[in-house]
Amino acid sequence: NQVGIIGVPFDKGQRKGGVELAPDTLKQAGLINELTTLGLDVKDYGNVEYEVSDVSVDNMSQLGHVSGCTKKLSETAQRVFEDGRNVLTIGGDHSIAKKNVAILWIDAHADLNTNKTSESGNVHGMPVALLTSELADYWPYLPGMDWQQPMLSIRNVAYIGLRSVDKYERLVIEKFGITAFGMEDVERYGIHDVIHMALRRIDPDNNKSLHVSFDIDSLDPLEAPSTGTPVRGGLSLREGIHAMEELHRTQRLNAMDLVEVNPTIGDKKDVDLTISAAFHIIQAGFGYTRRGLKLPEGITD
Ligand code: DIR
Ligand code: MN
Ligand code: MN
Ligand code: MN
Repeated sequence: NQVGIIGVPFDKGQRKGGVELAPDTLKQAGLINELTTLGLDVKDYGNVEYEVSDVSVDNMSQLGHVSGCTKKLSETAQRVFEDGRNVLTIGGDHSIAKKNVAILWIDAHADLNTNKTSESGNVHGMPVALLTSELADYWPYLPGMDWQQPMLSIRNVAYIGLRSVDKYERLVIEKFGITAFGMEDVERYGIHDVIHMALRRIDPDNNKSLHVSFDIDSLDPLEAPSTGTPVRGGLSLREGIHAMEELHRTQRLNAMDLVEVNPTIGDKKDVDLTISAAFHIIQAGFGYTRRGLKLPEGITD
C-alpha cells in the first residue's frame, strides 16, 4: 500500500491564523513514522505553494488565495494518483477540499454555503457547494476557479457528525435529499450502522473510489480542542476511529483529508491531545487495527 502526503498550509478559508501550521506540526510530531510503522510506503510531496491572484467576489473572503491554492492542490493530488498512491491531504482549513467519486464529509458543519447564503463569508464554510454539480447554478461566475468543473453529484456525498448547520444549509440538504447523518443519528443507530447506511446511499454497488474529508471539529472538543470552530456534543475519538476502520475495510478508501487542526489554539496539552487524535484517525484510515497488526508475510510465530 502506497501513500502520498500533501501538506496544505492554508488558513485563508476562515479568519483564525494558526491552522496553516498543522502540516508541519503533524510531521514534526512524527506523522510519517506513524504511517511507516503500519507497513505503508509513504512519500512526502511537501507543502503546496501557489500564486495569489487579485480576483474578488462578493462575500467570499480571500478568493484569490483559495483559487490559487486549490488549483495547485488539485494538480498535486492528480500527480500522486498517477504515481499509483493513495492521497493523504493535511490542511489547512476546510476550503481546500477536492472532488472525487463518493465523499464522506465528517464534520460538525455542512460546509454547504454559497456567497449568497454565508453569514461569515469564510470559504471553509463553502467547499461542498463548490464541488457539487447540483449547486453550480447557485454561484455567480467565480474568477480564478474556472479550472474546476464541479462533476461530483451531491447524491455521492454523505455527511456524518453534523450538529451546527446554518438555515440555508438545512434548506439545501432537504431540497436535494442529501444523505446526512447528524449526531442524533449517531446516538440512535451507532456509528457502525451510520457508516454502512451512508455507504449504501452513496455507493450502492460497492464500487466507487471513496474519499473522506475529515474535519477535526467533527470530534468532540474534549477530544480535539485545538480547532477554530469547535462545537460541543461531537463524536468521541472511539467513534471517529471506528468510522475510519470501517471505511478502510472497504479497501476503496483512496483519499483522505484531515483539516482544521489549529496548533495555536489552546495550551500545549490541548494541542497534544488534538494531534494525537488526528494521528489515531489517520492511522485507522490507513489500516491500523486495534486487534493488532498482522505479522509480516512468512513469519508464523
Ligand atoms: C459556518 C461555520 N457555517 C460558516 N462553518 C464552519 O462560516 O459558513 N465550517 N466552521 O467548518
Ligand atoms: Mn469543515
Ligand atoms: Mn467544521
Ligand atoms: Mn464496525
